[in-house]
Amino acid sequence: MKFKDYIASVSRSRGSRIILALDLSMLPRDEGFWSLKERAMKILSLVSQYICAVKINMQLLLPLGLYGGVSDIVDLAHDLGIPAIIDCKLSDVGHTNLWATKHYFEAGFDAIIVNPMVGWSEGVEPVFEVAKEYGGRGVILLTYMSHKASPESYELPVYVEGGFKPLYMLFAERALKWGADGVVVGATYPEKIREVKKLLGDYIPIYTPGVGFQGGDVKNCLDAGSEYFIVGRAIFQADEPEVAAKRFRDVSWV
Ligand code: BMP
Repeated sequence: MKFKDYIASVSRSRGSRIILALDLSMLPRDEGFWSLKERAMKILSLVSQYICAVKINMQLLLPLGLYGGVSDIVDLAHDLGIPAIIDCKLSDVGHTNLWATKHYFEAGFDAIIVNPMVGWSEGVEPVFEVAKEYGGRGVILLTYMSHKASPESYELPVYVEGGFKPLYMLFAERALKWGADGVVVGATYPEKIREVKKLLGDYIPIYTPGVGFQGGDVKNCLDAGSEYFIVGRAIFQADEPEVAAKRFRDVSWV
């Protein structure tokens, strides 16, 4: 099954559009460093019934490592019935992208987030090929980020085929052309979600980070066309992560 369909079926069966960003981290000199993995697994287990996927990024991967590190968390996610996404925002040349992608998929990740800036040939083409080889794993394109400086780059006008368009619309077009499984558009720019949704329709789902701590609003983004919401600190830093996760689940599933 293609990743796009896999996450959609988990989302439907749990009645949840919430993806947990499991962004815990610690330095080796911090007290409790050696229990970082257990803490991450505990939070995932606590909230698992309210989410449709877990997203892991560098701040957890670096201290834990891949094989026997975050791969144990990926195994747990699978035991709990949810897919795992690696958020490495991959953006190197093709041959290193290829190996990095193989390692992530070998460790069990179901999808990878990549930066479309590098382009297709000798850029992300090998990533899409490896995703196919591993039986329909997902490739998600970073399209418009949620932070303050985002417009400075993502709105740059680019000249393509005789006209100008903003960079993020070129990235959204690439998602269609390349057959991506999703695009990331930040919750803090709902008007961009609306614009990208107009282009992508129901073909490619929009993944939206930036609700909660970054100030984005779930309802606005849902109305604008977001399919999934990536939530980190507002869940894992809560006194009762499962209560916070349920609250996000409830407002996002209407
Ligand atoms: P939080 O809910 O704690 O603000 O975390 C948001 C998560 O989404 C983080 O894992 C971050 O890497 C990711 N993210 C983001 O915040 N904005 C983007 O534009 C793209 C992201 O991947």
